[in-house]
Amino acid sequence: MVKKANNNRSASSGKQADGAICEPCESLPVAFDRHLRYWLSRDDDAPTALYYSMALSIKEHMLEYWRDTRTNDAQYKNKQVAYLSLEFLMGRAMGNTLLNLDLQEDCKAALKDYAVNLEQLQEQEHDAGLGNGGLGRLAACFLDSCASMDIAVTGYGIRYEYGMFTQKIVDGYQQESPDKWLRFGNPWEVRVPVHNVSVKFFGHTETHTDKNGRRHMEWVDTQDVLAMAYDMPIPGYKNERVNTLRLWKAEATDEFDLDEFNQGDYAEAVARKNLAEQITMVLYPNDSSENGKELRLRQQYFLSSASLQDLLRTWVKKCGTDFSQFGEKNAIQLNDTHPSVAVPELMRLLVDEYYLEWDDAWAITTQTMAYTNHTLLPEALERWSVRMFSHMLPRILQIIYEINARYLDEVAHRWPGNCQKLADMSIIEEGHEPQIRMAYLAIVGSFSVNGVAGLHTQLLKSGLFKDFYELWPHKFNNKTNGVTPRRWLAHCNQGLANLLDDTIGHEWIMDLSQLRKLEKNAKDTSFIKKWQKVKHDNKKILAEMVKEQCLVEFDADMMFDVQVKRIHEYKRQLLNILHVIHLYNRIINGDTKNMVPRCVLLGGKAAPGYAMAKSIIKLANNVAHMVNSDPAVRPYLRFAFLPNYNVSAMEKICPGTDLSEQISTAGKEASGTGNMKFMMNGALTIGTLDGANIEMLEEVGEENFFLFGLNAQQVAQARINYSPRAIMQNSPRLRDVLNLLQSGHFNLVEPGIFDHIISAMLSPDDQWMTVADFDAYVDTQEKVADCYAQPELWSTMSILNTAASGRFSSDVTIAGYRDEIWKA
Ligand code: B1H
Repeated sequence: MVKKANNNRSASSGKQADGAICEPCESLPVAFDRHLRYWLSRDDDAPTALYYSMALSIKEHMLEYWRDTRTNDAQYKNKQVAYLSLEFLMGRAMGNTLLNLDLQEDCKAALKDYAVNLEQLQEQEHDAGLGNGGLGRLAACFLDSCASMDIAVTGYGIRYEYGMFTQKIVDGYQQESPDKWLRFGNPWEVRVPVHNVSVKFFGHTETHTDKNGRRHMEWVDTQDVLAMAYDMPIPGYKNERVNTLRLWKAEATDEFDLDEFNQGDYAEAVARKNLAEQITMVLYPNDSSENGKELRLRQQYFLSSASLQDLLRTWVKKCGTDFSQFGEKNAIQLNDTHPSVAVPELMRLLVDEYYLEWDDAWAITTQTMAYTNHTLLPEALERWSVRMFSHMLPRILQIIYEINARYLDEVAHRWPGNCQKLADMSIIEEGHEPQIRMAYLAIVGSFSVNGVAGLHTQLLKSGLFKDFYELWPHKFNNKTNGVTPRRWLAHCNQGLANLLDDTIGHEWIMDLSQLRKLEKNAKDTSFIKKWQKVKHDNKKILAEMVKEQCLVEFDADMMFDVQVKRIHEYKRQLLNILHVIHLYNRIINGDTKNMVPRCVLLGGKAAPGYAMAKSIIKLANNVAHMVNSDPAVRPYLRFAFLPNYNVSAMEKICPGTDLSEQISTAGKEASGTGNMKFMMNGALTIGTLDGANIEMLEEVGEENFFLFGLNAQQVAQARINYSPRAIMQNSPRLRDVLNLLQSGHFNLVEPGIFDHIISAMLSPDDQWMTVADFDAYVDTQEKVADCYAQPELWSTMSILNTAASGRFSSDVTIAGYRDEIWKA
């Protein structure tokens, strides 16, 4: 059993009173043996049992640090930050945890008598895929940075029973299957019933007057759902802080089970239980599009209400019902509008449950809330019908109306007599079916509104939120995204990490700007040799994965050209495929002069309801089939579609990539974060002036970045008179590619299946303007090949990319949030 905590320990630091660090009571190998033998009551050494026992032992190792962090933070000496997000794309926990707790060697020692090594053990862990893509992974990187930088941040999310679906490819088509990631349990989590809260749905509101003559709104006859807390530890990098990711699971409340049970309606009671538990059953798999499903709104309110109740309860426990300091001591960051119903919910809790005056409650709310926008795509902007709100959240709707009325007074004051302005800026969009504009609600209720890259923030200010920027310029700020160097360099690329340690010391791991020191080695031949060896080894590992999963053989001596991300027209996987067809065309026509052998890898999931994205996957697979089955093509070109792209796949992909494809239509990708992972790991980027690519280019210099295509302004211009057919007529290469595609060469047995893709690209309405950038893209790919043909030059550029990637550490991003938004 775990020994009792040492009373000499100071609560704050995990240090004993005499300053010595208190080591956990038991060594990792001993704890591991104990778990394996007794807790699991098995003596087999199946890898899953070993993994599970190891995870439990590591978690146990963190428990004291975890408790101390919590007790200490609850004193409110520093500001507490709550990061509210419908998504936390955590991936696997073991490798990252071992790294941050410095337990790798202990872990290896514990395994020495078993036929499984550390790597195989880690492979046993199922990804926690509680997110769609960049937005969810950003939340996960932020948690790592906050803990590592000793910032008191709690992540609040949903414990989905089913995470992001598993993607299989059958006959070239995406097939989705449910991701039952909890099937064998989750050894990292702790279920914490003491933190349960109850969340109201449906019912109606009533006005009551108390004995002091004050009128109160009451939300009654509600159907309540219990939010059960499951905590996951978030250890900082070697600093004894263990923050919390609190994930809520929906359960039926005891009360209404009992009611129905007493009426003898057992079956009904069980059915209702199911209804309640549905709320946290599954993650909605829509990246960058919004579907308006009622269950999704229930998830959003469930998360927002449970998390805010938790925050308020913690506050009241320490400070009682005096909320005067609440805003100074708390910040709530909204990860996009998905949890923006937190704005009226905080008002409801303060006014209805803690009896604050409206103005005081509003002051607290607007001192606490901060909103991050992640997209300009109109189809991703959330709107909920007033009708749905009035049914599901009647009290919240009243509060939104009240917020809107008061805020529109301010608008009317700023633009007197301008009715159009009022209609344009209203939180409620009037019309046949009135809608609540969640982004407007978030802006009105927040003191800070930020975009996620320089260009993105500019476009928010000049476009989407122009009126709001005029009204409240002080609210708007930029926080360019970043990724954690612990997972995305130290953990996933140990070869490179070791080389860095040997060359520039180890400080880079908490101060990534240190990577600049590499610049002086960029042309050193002996260093270049080592650099090349690391990359080559990583390419072999990636090739192994591709062979296993795609049955395609990648050769580590060829260039690895990779695009992995969600499949979306704006990300223009199509442009990439057109280029592959172009190369294929050249090869079968014997035009292989100066051609540099390439392996092209594509991966990513399509939202199940997004037909065009699914067609793009099918096209990629069909083209891959033709490319890979022609022995004459093989020496020059190989093409694979990697099924089920996820966090742990990326851990093998980015270290083994030479060329990173970041080719979105300019103005469409808010930031991108995959681009940064590749850069950190020494890939060169071919990319447009979009999202954070622009800042990457600034850092590394144009000579080390393969820039092509229209910029955002030019895209807007070119749209006016866009004629893809005219472009095609003037481009023989494009004509050849489209002709080959049109001819049915890639779909001999399924005639016509790609016709709609071709017509979409050739339509003057093509929003993504794929063909507009085709020639520039192909020309730039030729420059890529020229550089790759000069290995020393390429390696120098690669080194300089890693050297310039320091600014894209999420530590830098989080320092910005901490200093400029949270003031924590
Ligand atoms: C991003 C989303 C998103 N932007 C709706 N928006 C979702 C929208 O489930 N939904 O309804 C889910 C996700 N995701 C991404 O955020 C941007 O496209 C990237 O450019 C950016 O890097 C990332 C993180 O900021």
